[in-house]
Amino acid sequence: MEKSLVLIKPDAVQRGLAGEIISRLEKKGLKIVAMKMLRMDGALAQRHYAVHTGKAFFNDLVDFITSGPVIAIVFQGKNAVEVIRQVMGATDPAKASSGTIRGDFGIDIGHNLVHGSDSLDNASGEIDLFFSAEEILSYDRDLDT
Ligand code: IDP
Ligand code: MG
Repeated sequence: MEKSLVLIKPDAVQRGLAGEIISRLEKKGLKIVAMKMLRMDGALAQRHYAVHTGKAFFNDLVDFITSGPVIAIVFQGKNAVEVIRQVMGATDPAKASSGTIRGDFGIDIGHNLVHGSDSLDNASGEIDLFFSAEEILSYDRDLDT
């Protein structure tokens, strides 16, 4: 079953939207298998967003993601990577559809509330940045059996 990394970004934590975001992903049917709250440092932020190194928004992005605590979560489920991207909505909240997290709660691309891995390969690398193997739990749900 696929796993993907979600970050509840500093703006969402500060606005009290963490529960709403987790709830939407849980209710969709995804299973939480790891979760922690942390303040990312610059080195972790640069590794997590390495693909964007050199882009015009890179420094602002690192400043933002390190500006306050985030909640890192590993969700597991069928097609988890793609399903999470659908529940999150488009990168720019101003263009994201209503009914998505970004579409319902955001307006600014620099404060778009949530991160979700964009491919299975990247999910695996991103999960390894935030969690050790022992921190990822394996358990069954009645609804899966
Ligand atoms: P994603 O978060 O939907 O995967 P990416 O293209 O991977 O979007 O960009 C990573 C993050 O960088 C975005 O979530 C957003 O916070 C920020 N970002 C992307 N494009 C811009 C931009 O044009 N201006 C400001 N910030 C941006
Ligand atoms: Mg991305």
